Amino acid sequence: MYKLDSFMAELERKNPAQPEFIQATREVIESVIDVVNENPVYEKNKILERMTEPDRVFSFRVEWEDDLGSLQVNRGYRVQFNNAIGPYKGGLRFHSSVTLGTLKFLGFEQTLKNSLTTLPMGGAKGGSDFNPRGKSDSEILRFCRSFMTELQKYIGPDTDVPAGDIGVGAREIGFLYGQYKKIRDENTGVLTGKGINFGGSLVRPEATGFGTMYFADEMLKAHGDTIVGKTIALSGFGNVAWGAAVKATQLGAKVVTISGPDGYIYDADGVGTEEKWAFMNYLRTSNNDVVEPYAKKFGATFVAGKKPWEVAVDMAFPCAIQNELSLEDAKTLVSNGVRYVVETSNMGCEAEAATYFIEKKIPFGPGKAANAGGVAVSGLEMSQNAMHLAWSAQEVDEKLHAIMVKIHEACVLEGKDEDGYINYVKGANIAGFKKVADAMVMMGY
Ligand code: 2IT
Repeated sequence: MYKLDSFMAELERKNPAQPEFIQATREVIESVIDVVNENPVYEKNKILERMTEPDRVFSFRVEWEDDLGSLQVNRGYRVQFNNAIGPYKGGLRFHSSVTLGTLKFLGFEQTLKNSLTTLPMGGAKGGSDFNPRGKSDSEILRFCRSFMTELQKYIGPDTDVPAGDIGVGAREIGFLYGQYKKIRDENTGVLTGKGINFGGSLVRPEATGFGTMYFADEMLKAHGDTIVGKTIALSGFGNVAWGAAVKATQLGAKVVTISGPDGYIYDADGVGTEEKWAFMNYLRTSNNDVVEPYAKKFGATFVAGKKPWEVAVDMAFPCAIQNELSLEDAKTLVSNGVRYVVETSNMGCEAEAATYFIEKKIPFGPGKAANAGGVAVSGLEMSQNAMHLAWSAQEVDEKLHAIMVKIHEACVLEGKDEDGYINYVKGANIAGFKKVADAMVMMGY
């Protein structure tokens, strides 16, 4: 019999100073421990011990020259977490906050998320503490070349297929893929999120945002409700927030906030127009990394240094980074009448915040289910690359929609409590876990 506290105490001992990894694993083990204890085959196969230990971790030095001619040194990583159900798959994050513990939490989450997508993909994550903010295109190019010169030793189209994450978008994927191609002379599509003219998939840039809205739409339907007319608070102003705002607007909801490192924008008219997003995109890619100019340009309100969780809305979607929504924020949202919360960033809510929503019986979609649309379309990009063809936007979007509906179904199947409350955290964790655990059992150690 596994006991949560003793198992977690041992895991903490083995992984000191990795609080995010401990937070992510604790949440999953809490959800699955009964399932594990009811199936002795899992204990016999040491499933929890094996699933919380990455298959392997690469750490490497990344040297690059800045525009002033000085040599800079960063640390790069690839955490290959689990390949029981398919090749390692997961993004690369370039952000000053990146540590090994961050990437282990993300790789662990990715394993369960990828399992939920219904596609054959294992879990991985990588990246660097390199901060792209304020860097020139040439600096980004030199960094990406150096990073890929090392990373290419560990990846391959049937082994490990990285993609983007925070700080890694179309520009970085292009540079990284260019370097891989120079060294290996292969056009195998070893990265996803590529440009359309060299093997990328249509709808990949919007996929995480579209997917989270499709998932939310299913949540509302399951509660006899509709997304039409709902007000939404989003954080972030990158690709993910953009896709979510576009899809929310198409489905008849209104997104009234976005946020950046400098604060948040409240726009009562809704942020989901092409013109407004083109401006956000300009702000982001011109390396300003601020949202304030939006307020002046479009006559909206800018609130400096704060997050959008103080705005009274029907639905909240953290779309920026882990632990961006605290227990305090959760209490404010609930007292202001929030009805649904959908994590779109990975582990966007602090553990206490997620628990609070669940205690208050607020339907709460966890990131590993709600944001799986991004990696799902990455999986579709791999399929297209393997077949040497390209699907239309409509074809990809239909497949994405069907996958999100299936993920929602799996959460309901495994997560419905006796009182009828759908505990999406439990549902996603159990559904994602079982597929990987059963595969590991069947393949032996
Ligand atoms: O967190 C994620 O799922 C991603 N950053 C996307 C990973 C991918 O392989 O597309």
